[in-house]
Amino acid sequence: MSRLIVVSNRVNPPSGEGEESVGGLAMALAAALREGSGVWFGWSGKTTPEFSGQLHIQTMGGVTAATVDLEEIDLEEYYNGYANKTLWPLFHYRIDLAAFDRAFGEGYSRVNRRFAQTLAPLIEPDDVIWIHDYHLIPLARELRSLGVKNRIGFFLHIPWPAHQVMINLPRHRELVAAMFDYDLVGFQTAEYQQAFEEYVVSEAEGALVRPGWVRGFGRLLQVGAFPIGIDAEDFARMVKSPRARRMRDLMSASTVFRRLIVGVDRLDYSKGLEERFLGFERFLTENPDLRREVLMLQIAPVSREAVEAYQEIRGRLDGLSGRINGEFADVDWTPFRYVNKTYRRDELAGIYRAARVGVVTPLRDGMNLVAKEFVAAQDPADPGVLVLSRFAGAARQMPTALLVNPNSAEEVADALKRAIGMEKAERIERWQALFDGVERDDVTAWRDNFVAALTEPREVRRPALVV
Ligand code: GDG
Repeated sequence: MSRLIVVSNRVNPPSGEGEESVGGLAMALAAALREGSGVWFGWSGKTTPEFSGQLHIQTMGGVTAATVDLEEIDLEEYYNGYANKTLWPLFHYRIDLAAFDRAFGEGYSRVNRRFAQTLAPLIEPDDVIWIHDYHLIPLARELRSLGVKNRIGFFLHIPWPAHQVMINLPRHRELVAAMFDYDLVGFQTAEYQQAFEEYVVSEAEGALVRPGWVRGFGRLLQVGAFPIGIDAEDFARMVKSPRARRMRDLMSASTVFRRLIVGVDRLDYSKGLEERFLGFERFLTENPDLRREVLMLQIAPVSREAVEAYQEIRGRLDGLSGRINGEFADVDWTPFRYVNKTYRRDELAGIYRAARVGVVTPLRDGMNLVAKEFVAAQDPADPGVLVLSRFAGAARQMPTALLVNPNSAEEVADALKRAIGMEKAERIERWQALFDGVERDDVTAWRDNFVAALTEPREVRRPALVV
């Protein structure tokens, strides 16, 4: 079989037992690469005064990692800049937070070029290359310009925004045109795929040749929806681990006679944390009789601290959580625990298991793996209820969760009330349907489906061009 080269901005396989790395992409890629003879290429996480292009190769957590250092300015312009101050907010519909700065765009192109130059010598003729996420959209174009002819696929982990949002990006056509150098572009959901197609049709004189094939910029491109999953088997094993059990017992002991509502998110404005806090506050206000029956735990490890918008939201969340406890706490009881600590994954599994309600209410989210992890961690005989935003990609696959509009504090409060009061029979029925999906559409299925679509013989893949 040909070798799979996975490329993403950061290469951070879980370090082993503790598995501390936070972020959906890292978890998924490590799981996707662990079996098989792949290589994971990307940034080492280190900076040097000058770019050397030197490769560091090591085996981490069962995965061969090939990494390269970047310059400080690269980090500023490419990672903190174009990726996290321009593309991330825009693709999550936060045009108000998006910064457009020519230097960011230049840094983005430069790093993609540097990645291509460092990666190209590693590539052998039969290798299949799979590039991940918004940091690296133009990487195939750069590789092609160096003569790389291999099959190259791209997967976008975040939403593809509506056409009217996308055109706020200066030089958006250039970015999208570069996507036509891939052999396959994958999205989390059919909606994002459609939004992409709509963009191509209206902005690039494009056309849908047949389902899954789009013509634009004078080229033909295969596109598809490949919803990402979790390593459900590994998660099931982890839930039974001594650490997970200990954590569950600890949580149960500290919430005696109360129902635990739990949220776990990177501290990011796309995750709807402020709105969720307001929804919980509303629940407490509207349900005095239930107040002492519940306790909400929000785990939110800080991320992207160099970006101002993340510092600001952190300040607002500190204020809100203080206000909720100030308003409702009693001498012997506080309703809300808000922690910015990072926990081990097995500990998280135990926390999910102890919860009656999992609350996952992003304003926009490519998929959201926490929703799937929560489901995977439940006790089949007495499962908790998932409250899920309809704006998470996961909502499409999880219709038996309680779906809410995360912007509405009323809807969130009502869903919390319903989840807390839900009879066991209904909980089991809803959970079983969710669990079957999480188990079936796991990370292995995601990888296999994508790689199969990318590696089908070209004659079979390319439809006759219908003009
Ligand atoms: C992007 C897209 C898409 C969280 N806190 C801790 C911790 N986590 C882990 C969770 C989960 C992961 O981080 C978060 O994944 P999400 O999918 O929820 O979100 P993003 O990081 O924004 O991921 C997203 C994903 O890519 C994959 O395609 O689903 O839409 O935005 O695994 O458990 N892990 C540990 N300690 C924590 O405190 N160890």
